[in-house]
Amino acid sequence: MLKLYGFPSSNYVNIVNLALLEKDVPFEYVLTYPSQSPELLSRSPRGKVPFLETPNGCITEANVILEYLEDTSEGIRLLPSDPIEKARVRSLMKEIELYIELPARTCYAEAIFGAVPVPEAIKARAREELLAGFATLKRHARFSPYVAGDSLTAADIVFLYSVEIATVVATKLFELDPLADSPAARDLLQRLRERPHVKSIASRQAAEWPGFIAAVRAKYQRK
Ligand SMILES: N[C@@H](CCC(=O)N[C@@H](CS)C(=O)NCC(=O)O)C(=O)O
Repeated sequence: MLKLYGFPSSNYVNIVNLALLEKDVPFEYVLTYPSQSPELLSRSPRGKVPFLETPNGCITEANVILEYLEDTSEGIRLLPSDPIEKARVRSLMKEIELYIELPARTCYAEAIFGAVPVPEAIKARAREELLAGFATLKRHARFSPYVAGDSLTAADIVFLYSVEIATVVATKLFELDPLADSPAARDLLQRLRERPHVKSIASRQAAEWPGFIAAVRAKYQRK
């Protein structure tokens, strides 16, 4: 059976978790935190989670894991079969990760973990990049009603677990609501949150969150 390694407060882990649940693929969840231990590095070369253990070895990188699941599993399709439509979904996934999640991530220490202030220069850069990233998404996504069109795709999963947290960063640090002028995107987020599997992931995350935040803050204090 497939094994998903990760922890419930990780948005990247939740991307893979939701894909597995939506596709109804049997898997075991192995609670694992990132580490540079030789044991973990032998399975996840950068020491990050998620990683997926398959009968033929481990796979890292959330988007790549989604593609592997698509190639190997039954269940609902999260990538279109038509090559151009599939490429479009992949572009959206990549744009959301590179231009929204990653710039927001540079500010998590302050905005999400409340651990340490982020230097002003990094925040200024993140603000610029987030504005450009959200503009990119609004230009490219269809929101009709899903990110790439009329059905749920992997782009919606990446959207949910990247845009929610990036919006918290933008609101807290920059007093910006990046989706204020996009009611269709806001509606989609709301509809995604109502999906039963999204709710179950959210309740698992809520249970872990206080302890996770305390551990992150303690780690920053030791630095
Ligand atoms: N590009 C990776 C990112 C995964 C990632 O950053 N995971 C975080 C948890 S949300 C992590 O393991 N961080 C530990 C670290 O950066 O050392 C992916 O797509 O899976």
